[in-house]
Amino acid sequence: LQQEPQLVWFTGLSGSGKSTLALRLEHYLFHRGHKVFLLDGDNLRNGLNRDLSFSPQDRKENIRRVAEVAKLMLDAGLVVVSAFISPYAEERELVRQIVGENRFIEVFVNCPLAECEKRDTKGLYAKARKGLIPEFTGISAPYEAPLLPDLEVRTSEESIDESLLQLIQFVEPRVLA
Ligand code: GGZ
Repeated sequence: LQQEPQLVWFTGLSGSGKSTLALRLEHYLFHRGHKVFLLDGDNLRNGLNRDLSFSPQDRKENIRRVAEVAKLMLDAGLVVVSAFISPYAEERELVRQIVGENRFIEVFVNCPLAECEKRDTKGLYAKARKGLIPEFTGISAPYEAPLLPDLEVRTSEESIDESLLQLIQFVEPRVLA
């Protein structure tokens, strides 16, 4: 395997477990001595991307900017872990193009909508069902599942530790020590 700094790109529904796994992976890599940075909605949508809504166009712009930021970080030698819904296959392909094929790992956090809705950790699905959040992914906006992700974890069937182990085994051999 050719080793490069990698962008580990988590995609999946709200509540699927992206942020949890991304954080766990970040901590693991950090303790293994990697220079690693986590990009997610909290540090992007509240700052650089605060002007963007959840319309299809703005979601694509959100993801494009994230990819450009990730590219800079990869160029600086960091491992980047990201957690965005990124619901459109086309925008995920754009990320791959921006950062480069050999530095992009697409991870599909696969969890059925019914399970995400049952978890509803932030109460957003209930609000979306009531029509209080427009264009909510899975309810009133699409999610295009990856057809050929580099890795798929099934968080409704596996424990967090099981998913994390799969991630570590796939990612760690591919990143520069
Ligand atoms: C989806 C929304 C929406 C709508 C607010 N649709 O579970 P969360 O709360 O913490 O994660 C979701 C987050 C999604 O932001 P992303 O930047 O990852 O989305 S995208 O990649 O599609 O641009 C959710 C919250 O923002 N949220 N409104 N309408 N999620």
